[in-house]
Amino acid sequence: MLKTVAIDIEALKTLDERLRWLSAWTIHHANHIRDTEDGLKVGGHQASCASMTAIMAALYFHALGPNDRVAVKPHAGPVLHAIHYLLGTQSREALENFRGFGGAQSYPSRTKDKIPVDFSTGSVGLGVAITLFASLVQDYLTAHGWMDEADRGRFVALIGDAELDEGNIYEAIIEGAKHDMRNLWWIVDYNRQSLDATSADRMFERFDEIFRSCGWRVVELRYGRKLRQALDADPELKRWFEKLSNAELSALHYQGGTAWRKRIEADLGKKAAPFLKEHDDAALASLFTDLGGHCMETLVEAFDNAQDDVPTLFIAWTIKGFGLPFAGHKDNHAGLMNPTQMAALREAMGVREGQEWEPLESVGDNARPGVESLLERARPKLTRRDSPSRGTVPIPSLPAPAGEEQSTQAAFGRILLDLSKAGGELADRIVTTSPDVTVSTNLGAWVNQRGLFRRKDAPDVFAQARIASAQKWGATAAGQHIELGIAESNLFLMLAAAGLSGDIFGQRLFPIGTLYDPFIARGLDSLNYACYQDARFLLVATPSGITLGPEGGAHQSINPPLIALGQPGLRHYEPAFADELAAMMQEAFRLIDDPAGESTYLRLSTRSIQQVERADDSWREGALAGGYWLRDPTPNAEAAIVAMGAVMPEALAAWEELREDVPGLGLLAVTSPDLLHRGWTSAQAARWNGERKGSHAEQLLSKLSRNAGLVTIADAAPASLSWLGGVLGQRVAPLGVEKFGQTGSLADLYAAYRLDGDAITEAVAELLLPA
Ligand SMILES: Cc1ncc(C[n+]2csc(CCOP(=O)(O)OP(=O)(O)O)c2C)c(N)n1
Ligand SMILES: [Mg+2]
Repeated sequence: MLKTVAIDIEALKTLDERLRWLSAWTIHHANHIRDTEDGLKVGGHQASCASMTAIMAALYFHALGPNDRVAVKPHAGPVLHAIHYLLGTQSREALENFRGFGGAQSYPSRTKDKIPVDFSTGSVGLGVAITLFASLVQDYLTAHGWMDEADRGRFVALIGDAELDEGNIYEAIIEGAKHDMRNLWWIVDYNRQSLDATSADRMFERFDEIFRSCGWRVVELRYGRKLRQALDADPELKRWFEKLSNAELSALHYQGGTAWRKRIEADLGKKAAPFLKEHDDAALASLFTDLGGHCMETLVEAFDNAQDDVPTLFIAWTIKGFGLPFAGHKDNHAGLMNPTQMAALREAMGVREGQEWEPLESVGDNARPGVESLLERARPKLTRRDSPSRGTVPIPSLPAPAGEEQSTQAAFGRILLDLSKAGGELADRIVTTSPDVTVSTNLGAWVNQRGLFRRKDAPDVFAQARIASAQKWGATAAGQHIELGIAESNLFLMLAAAGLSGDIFGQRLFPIGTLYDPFIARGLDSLNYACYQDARFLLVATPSGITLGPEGGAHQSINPPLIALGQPGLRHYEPAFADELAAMMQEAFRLIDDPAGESTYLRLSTRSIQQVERADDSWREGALAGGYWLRDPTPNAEAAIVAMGAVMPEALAAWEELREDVPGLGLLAVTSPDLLHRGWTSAQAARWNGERKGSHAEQLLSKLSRNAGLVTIADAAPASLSWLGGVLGQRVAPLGVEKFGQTGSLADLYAAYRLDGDAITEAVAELLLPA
């Protein structure tokens, strides 16, 4: 038995070496061997990779189970590629094209890499935190009977120590503590170096306290076996070693054996003589670099000892650039070995010239069977491909709620409530979530129907005490609403994880997240991160704009439509009327489950407005495509009002007032500047490729004269719509909000910010005056 373990450890050490070589070589090849033509630096992070090849060898070839998922430290991406190269799942061609077009990506990417990537990473901190929310999704799926207990996995994040400065990590662990999170391993590559330099000494004592206080087990792997033994045998040496600052340690690692000797002599004097006599310079360097994160025995033992489901933070001490000539140098983050250094490394690692890509090059005949059997064992666990669930859930048609006057925010709550009451698979697979604005974004009725989700039941204390409340607040494992604390980044990471449920777990969820529109900005990178991975969800942002009136400027959003205009993977809809909203929600659900779909962002308002009468359903297609003529222009009309969302009553009133003076005046209801813009640019791109293609924006605007004037108006940055003038070269007078909002009645604010009928009339008049 013991013998088997011993062989495994040796084979793991060999794999560690192979990963160190292949990751360094992949980066070297891209920078020094491949012809890059444009002279741009290719880059890559040899030091960040070398720092964690042992950790990743122990994890991937020993500890990971078939259902475990990993978010890999972005700058260790080449190590992940090397692992798959050894397993046969990554091609040499992709590695040769590392950071090239269509090649292995710089940072692991779910959507672009051809190897299985569980979570994309790149923006530090986010890959860490999403594992926590993915684990919550796993709990949700098992609680709802969509996943067997036996299929549960562990969620692992491989973390750079400087990454621990990202606040989103702490927001996540606080939320995780509330939800009693489990099945998490976060492994810190504690090389005590960031991008710029060595990291601050004082902070590290604190990280473990923070995690412990959030319910985590913290396992520090400071020493490898050899170093631990040496220091345990010599308490004075140990005290001395542990007092070295991060910068001193790194410098000594860089300088090597002679420097260690000099420093020990200087600090400990004669007392250290016996120790120094026993160790030559090479032995000193080898001893002091034997940190926990490089010691296979230590890593394997630590992973083996953490087999329960307690969330665990491993702090694995390492050296950035371990085994490479710039190990420990504070500037080594983006450092690249030069060809001479690379050749020396090749020699030292026993790699023959010309055999650099050979997967098991330098593995001797004796070691080979052990290594091959480890690879064989790991292969089925690590090369599993997800079988995504897409396009399987029937999407019913969603009727518009009745009512002559409605706000889109109220209609949203009503549509969800009706869907909940009607029941069905879609309703059952919806999971809602909100950062403490469930009630104020109108999710309340849905939550009353479907309940809060908690793994362990939580009583509704107010209801039990018979205290009157419109809102039920008891939680069960069957609940369908995940209540979050006020941290918008967590909302988006929750949506990202739930929005990947169909891809990762093969169980499609329809996540709906609500928040106030201005606070999208608070979690913007997490929202971008969700879209980057093609997570699918419905984001409902409400209230929005200065239409919020008395709530004042801090709550009045201005630029989210522009954010959406520039955000891939997210479709912005901004309805004015409840029937448009129902159509958009139905479309959003379809898009969540459609292989070629995307996520949807609905920008809603609390303003109750008179609904329009519809002669037929002809508006619907246009509304879903980005806009439709609410009042048709006559052919070649000279002017049109172009309006979006909550200010539609002002646009309609102005149209009524002007229709006699401006014959043929049209009123274009824009429901998605985002879709209109995309359609316009993609039609142009298609035409440049020789296709005959028009766009919805061109079709709409071509009803007007080429010289027509457009008055655009939205309770948002005017640039959201003003670009429409560029489509056919028509003149534009853009109305919208360009200064921070303030408190006031609607009439006050619309007048002050020029969103009222007078502003529209004046703008139309100016456009029509002869130049
Ligand atoms: C949000 C974000 N900010 C900045 C960066 C640029 N950046 C890349 S890695 C890094 C720090 C690397 O240090 P560490 O996390 O300790 O990783 P190591 O390479 O030392 O393992 C920084 C600042 C980034 N990728 N993401
Ligand atoms: Mg670091």
